[in-house]
Amino acid sequence: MKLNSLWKMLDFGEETIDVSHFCSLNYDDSHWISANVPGDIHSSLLATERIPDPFYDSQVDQVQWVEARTWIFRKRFPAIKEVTPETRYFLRFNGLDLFANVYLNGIELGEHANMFRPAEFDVTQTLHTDQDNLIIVKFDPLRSRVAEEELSPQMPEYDSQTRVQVRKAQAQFMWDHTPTCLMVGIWQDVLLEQFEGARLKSPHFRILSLDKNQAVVGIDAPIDQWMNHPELQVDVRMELQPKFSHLMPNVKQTFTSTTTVENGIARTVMVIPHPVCWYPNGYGESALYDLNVTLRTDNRVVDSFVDTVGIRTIRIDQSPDPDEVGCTNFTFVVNDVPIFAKGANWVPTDLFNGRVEEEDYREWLLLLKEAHGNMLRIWGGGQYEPESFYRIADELGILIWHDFMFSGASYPENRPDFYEEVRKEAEYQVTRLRNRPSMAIWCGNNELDWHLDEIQWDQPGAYYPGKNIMHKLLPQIVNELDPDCFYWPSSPYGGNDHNGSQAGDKHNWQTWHAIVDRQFGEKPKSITEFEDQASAVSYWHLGTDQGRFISEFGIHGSPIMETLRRNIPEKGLIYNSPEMIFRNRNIIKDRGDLMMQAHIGIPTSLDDYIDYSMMVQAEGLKYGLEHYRRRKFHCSGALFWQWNDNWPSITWSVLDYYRFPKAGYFFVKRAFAPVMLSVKKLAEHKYTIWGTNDTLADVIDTLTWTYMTFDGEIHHKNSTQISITANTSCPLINLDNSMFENAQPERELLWLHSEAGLFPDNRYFLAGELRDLKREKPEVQMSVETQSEKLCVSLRANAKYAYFVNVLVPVGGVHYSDNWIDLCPNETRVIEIWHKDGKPLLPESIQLRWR
Ligand code: BMA
Repeated sequence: MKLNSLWKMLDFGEETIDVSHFCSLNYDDSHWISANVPGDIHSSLLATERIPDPFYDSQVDQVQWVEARTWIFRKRFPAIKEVTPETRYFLRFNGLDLFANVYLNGIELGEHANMFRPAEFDVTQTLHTDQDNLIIVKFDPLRSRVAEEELSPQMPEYDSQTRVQVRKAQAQFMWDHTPTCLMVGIWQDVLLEQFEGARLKSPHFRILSLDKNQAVVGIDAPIDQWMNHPELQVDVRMELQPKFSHLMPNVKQTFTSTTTVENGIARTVMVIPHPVCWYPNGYGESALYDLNVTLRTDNRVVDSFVDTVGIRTIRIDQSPDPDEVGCTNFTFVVNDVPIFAKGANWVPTDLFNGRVEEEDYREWLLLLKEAHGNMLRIWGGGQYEPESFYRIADELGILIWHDFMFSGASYPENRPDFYEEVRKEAEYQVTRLRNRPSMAIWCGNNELDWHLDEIQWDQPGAYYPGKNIMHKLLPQIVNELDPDCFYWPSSPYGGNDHNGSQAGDKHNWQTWHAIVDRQFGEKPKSITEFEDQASAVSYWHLGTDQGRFISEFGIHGSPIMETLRRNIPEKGLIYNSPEMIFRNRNIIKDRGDLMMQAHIGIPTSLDDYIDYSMMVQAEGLKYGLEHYRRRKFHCSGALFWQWNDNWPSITWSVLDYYRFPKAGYFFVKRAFAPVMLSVKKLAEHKYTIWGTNDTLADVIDTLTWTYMTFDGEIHHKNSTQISITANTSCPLINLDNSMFENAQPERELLWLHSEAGLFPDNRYFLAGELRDLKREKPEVQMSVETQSEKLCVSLRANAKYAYFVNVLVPVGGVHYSDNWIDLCPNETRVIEIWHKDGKPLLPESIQLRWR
């Protein structure tokens, strides 16, 4: 039974609080505030207009008092039925944030201080059978309970003395994409569960072996038993979900088995002939089976467990790369198919983490699927997400790279209570997520090993507080509870230094942060040591990156005007106004200016800023992703920073808080297309056209490439038969140098087009830098046709080249087939626009812009 509804809450100050006072059923709480459960206090206060909208202007500063109060939650529910000697009741809070004392009917059940694992209490003796029951939860102000401690070495980042002491989403203490705002509340479900004599404890579904002809799966079901039952049995039933039956017609895909419980565990092994395997997006269907596990005696069901599982194997190939001597691969291999990981980094998606709905997660992940993505990295500064997030990832075929929740700091592992909390949290999370087919890798943390080594650069390999957690405790737990999942100590990790290009994963923050590659024992360089800081941060550095798997790189892009208007007062809608700067939490505020200076120039108006920053982000991501994909499988993944935002801000995300896409989203979508053709510049006048094929079939097509001017003059046009072997990337055509001898690069481009429509058109500006392009702004005509629930928008440029052509309907839930496109002279292209719920869209609402 869920106990989520009808909670009340109230706050108190410094005075000593006598909780027993509220524990009486007669206490009148009619003046208390309705509390959202699951939810956070800020959202409840906002809903009842007790706080101003924290997203508007700088109002987040006005809600900081919330964390400094003591909050009491109160909930009444009816008496339970008489219990038998076999009955046990458990009261379970899936998420309490943070220092909570829980009382039931005036009796203190216990204390809890970890947002990342549930609090569970056996309440069989405490529940009332003859009158209502009453739960009280008291949350203490966090800072009154935390003794700050200076750990050494410590990264001076984001309140690290306080935040590392508590098991709470680290970015709530502030990060470079989010303001300080400490959540408080019952942020996940509250459940009262009843069992008779025994219960199932997290059955573990495992793939014991897999080949084309059969899978052998194991289901281990540990039992918690408190009564002596003569014969406990476990029935297992596994059935392919009907929507996937077409994948294996005429082969029965229902399997059952019964086993007895021995020594507290029921172990089942089942052979599945002709299994229907689960694949990540782009490689096949993400087929799921329903799994039912039932615990019973001869005549009675004692407990049951329902799950959806997938049949797949995942391993990481770290063998030496014969072509790049001294380097090893870092390739995810799913069902023996090497995968190029395409995706991004995921941060908590709302500052007010209790108010995110399942539908929100679905949209965030669906947008990645639509952009041909197949992996998200859940970043260690955030949180383990609620169940629905992972279920949706399973359905959509999005692999999960999961950091444990540690980020950018030393951690007090020498405190026994802290170490113990981490152990319990990791055991819980690994157990919770081990049946998810999307779970691809557990990773110790975000950037500890790398940055702490940089701080202690003259003692490579030195100890840092937290090292035992990352290198001993967590791998032991993963190995014991989910031995089929790969553990990796940190992100980045591997090579010389931990952010090396020779092995493992790498964060490329030369672009944007000017962090250059180094080796163990070398002193890190700071940005002030560069004479030309704009070149030091430019996105061209991505093109020389020899990393094996890029798990972070990124560039800020402004959100659309609608997002700014919703949150910034009129007077602040100016480029670099204090109000705008407030939304940019990167401590070095002018990094975006440096990026624009490097490639396009400094904007003078807000409109130009929106466009210029979006261009730098979009072109930079395109350039980086094309490079990394050309290197397939010397490089086996590109996860850019960052997918989403948790408030309306100026960050590296490609979708803003409202999920309004930036130009970068569509540049990424095109650069992630299963088949991609791209141009690589080798030297002056030397260009090669590459083909990259992520599909599992050879691609045969006719490529038409055109060398032309922005005014539509065609220097060369050629149609060539191309073929790209399945799951490879290779150079296709070396363009003849002589063609470019009289080039006027600032007026010219190369245009790539598929005659069979197998890859999206691509373009290469010969000038390189956007600021060097010499173009006149053309006319663009738009005509709109309504086709059932879609708007089909035809866009046509007159005799000149049009850049960054975008059509926006700034309403939540609107999807676009493409956007921020280029139009060749006299070319017509169609963009389809629809609402996720099929809501009608008005042609008049379309805003057309181009450069
Ligand atoms: C990396 C991430 C985050 C950060 C991002 C942008 O360091 O791991 O900590 O938000 O870069 O600076």
